[in-house]
Amino acid sequence: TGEDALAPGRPPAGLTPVLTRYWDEDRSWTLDSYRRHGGYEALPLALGTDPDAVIAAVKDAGLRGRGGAGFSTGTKWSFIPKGDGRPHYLVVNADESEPGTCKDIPLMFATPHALIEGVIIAAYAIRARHAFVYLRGEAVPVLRRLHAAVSEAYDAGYLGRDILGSGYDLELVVHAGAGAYICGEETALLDSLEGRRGQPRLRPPFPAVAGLYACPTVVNNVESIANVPPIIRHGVEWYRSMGTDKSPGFAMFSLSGHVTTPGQYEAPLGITLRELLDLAGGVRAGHRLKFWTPGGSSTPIFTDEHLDIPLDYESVAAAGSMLGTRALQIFDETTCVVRTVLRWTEFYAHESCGKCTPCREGTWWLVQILERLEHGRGTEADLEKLLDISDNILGRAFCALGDGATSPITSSLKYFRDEYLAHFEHGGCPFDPHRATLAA
Ligand code: L3W
Repeated sequence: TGEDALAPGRPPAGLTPVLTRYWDEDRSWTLDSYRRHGGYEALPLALGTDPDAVIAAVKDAGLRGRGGAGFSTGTKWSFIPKGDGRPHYLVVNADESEPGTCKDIPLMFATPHALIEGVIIAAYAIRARHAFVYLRGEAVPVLRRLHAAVSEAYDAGYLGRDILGSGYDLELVVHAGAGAYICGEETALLDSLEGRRGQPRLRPPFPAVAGLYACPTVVNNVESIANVPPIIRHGVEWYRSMGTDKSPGFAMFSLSGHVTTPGQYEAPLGITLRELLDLAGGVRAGHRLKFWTPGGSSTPIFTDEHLDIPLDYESVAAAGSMLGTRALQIFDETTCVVRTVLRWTEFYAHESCGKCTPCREGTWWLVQILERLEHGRGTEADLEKLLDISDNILGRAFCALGDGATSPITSSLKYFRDEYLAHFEHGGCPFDPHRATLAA
């Protein structure tokens, strides 16, 4: 049943708090607290089941990767070859760094055991004896908390040899990266974990075939793995009772920016931004929505026309964007779209690993052009150049970083071309208060 997960009367209507349910409780990160809320109840159920049955349950539940791509988690697990003699590995991608994305770090900080229990079940399902959590290096307090929680789990017999008397052994290592956006790309992450400079590898082979140390490896996002214990504990039907047919379940929606109550809103997939904004007190008082990102800055922006698009993988894609990480960055009418896009593009140019030319050179040129447009020194031909460079990056870069860098540019030009024109027609940014003072 899911009744304890959806305690009557507690969550505002529209929310389905499972992972975020007791984040605000005192010492929510401890083993005692996790156990009090049904934690580690899924583990014996999974260990008493055939690993393939665990994979089938996750596949039937329809869980899709929460790190951005939305790939079927159970299907990914089923790609791991059986019996070829190589070790298998589970790697959790905890390198959260997509602009606006801020769900995995608080999840690990508030309830590290939710991730650890998921890791044990997932590793058991794919027959791995070693699992790694690759954490973003700057998140030092989270690193400490994860280390403490992993120790608690070893002491309680949830990790190590013969877990709960099942005969299954698992070692879990928490590794801190050095703070590079590219290391969130799954193959660059694996290079970094192996001790090399993090740069993406050519795919195929996908990690499921040749990943860490060239062995079969599943790389999953933190939130995806944290979804596994509730699925095992409450069942496939419970999970499928939320969300939509093709995007079942619940997910964390991270509202930030010009919103009255920013934060994490755990809700069924298919909820709309209008509904989420109602729960979050709306756009900040006295202002109106101008544009927003459905899944971080790598996903094409939306405007107030898209308030009623169901936030599930299919509906967002049909409307021309991607659900991505559900990092809903809200911008009101006081925001300059050109300046925002320039900031994001500077981020991509800085974080480009330099391995491929379209991304390394292209993002640099995009910054140069956006900078002169923002400061009123551009021309109409620059808008065509932005589109041309974007076209030369899209589909030609080595990994998704390059493609992502083009999304805010092409989508903002689609919806806000007039605002770009206004910059050079008026000799500067119309939103710059200093310029307005000078003009007056
Ligand atoms: C075996 C096949 N495995 C696909 C696996 C693949 C991967 C997963 C999804 O990029 C996106 C990106 C960002 N055999 C397989 C196979 N797989 N075919 O499935 O693969 P893919 O290529 O669709 O996506 P990806 O490389 O995982 C992720 C977008 O997410 N994004 C994310 C931003 C950053 C964060 C963060 O900081 N936390 O999430 C935002 O939109 O642009 O499109 O595991 O191996 N035939």
